[in-house]
Amino acid sequence: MEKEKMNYEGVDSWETIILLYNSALKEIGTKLAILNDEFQHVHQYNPIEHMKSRIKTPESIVKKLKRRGYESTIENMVKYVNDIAGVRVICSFTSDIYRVAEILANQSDINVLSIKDYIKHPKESGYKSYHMIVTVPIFLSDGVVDTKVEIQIRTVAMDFWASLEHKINYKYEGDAPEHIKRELFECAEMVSDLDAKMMSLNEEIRGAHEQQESEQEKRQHEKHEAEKTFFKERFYGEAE
Ligand code: 0O2
Repeated sequence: MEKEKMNYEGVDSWETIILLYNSALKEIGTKLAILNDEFQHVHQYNPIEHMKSRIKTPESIVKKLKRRGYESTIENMVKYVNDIAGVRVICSFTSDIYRVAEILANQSDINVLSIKDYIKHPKESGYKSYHMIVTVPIFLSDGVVDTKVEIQIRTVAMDFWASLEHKINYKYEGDAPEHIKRELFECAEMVSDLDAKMMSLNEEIRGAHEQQESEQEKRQHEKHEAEKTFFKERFYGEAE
């Protein structure tokens, strides 16, 4: 039976909106946790270090709407504020970011509305992160609502940088002294170098580990073959 598709227009109370966004955070959080568990099971490693999720505060929503010249209504909020529900995913390596993003985007119930790749195209400040705005269906008792979530995916080092930069910008209300901006930009470059070095070290270690495993498998196979030949000769007097 076809479920009735609803949109946000049918949802007019603040409580229902928050219920929807909270449910969307749970859905995305579960999807990411399953993905991480599966990676552990199949590849013996976790691409996700940790995750954080939050609902934007009403003050912050109103501020964003005002900044963009919109009235503070529920309709405008769901239409124009894409990050009311936000998940931050912290990975160890840059390659994990793209792996997680691709797998998530390929899930049949996820609809990707937009992508901002601030890793390939960092912001002027030096900010690096991979942003996706997606919708996920939330099944209520009387229908389904596709609900928006902003997913920010970044490395531990990028996250370290972004939290300090956020604190500094908050302290100076977005107008930090030039020398601080310059030093932060230099730190962003160090973060990129660190991420690149850590990723290449990790690839080297994995490569060596895979080679070790394949040599071990080869030795075991040879041992098994030698035992088979020995038993055939010993008990049946035949050699291959
Ligand atoms: P907060 O307090 O973190 O929530 P859109 O959401 O696409 O309609 P927007 O908001 O310009 O438009 O999107 P963008 O550029 O993808 O940025 C969204 C969020 O990314 C910000 O949310 C920050 O969390 C983070 N971000 C973006 N640029 C920077 C930056 O230069 N430094 C740091 N530290 N974080 C950044 P909010 O609502 O601005 O803030």
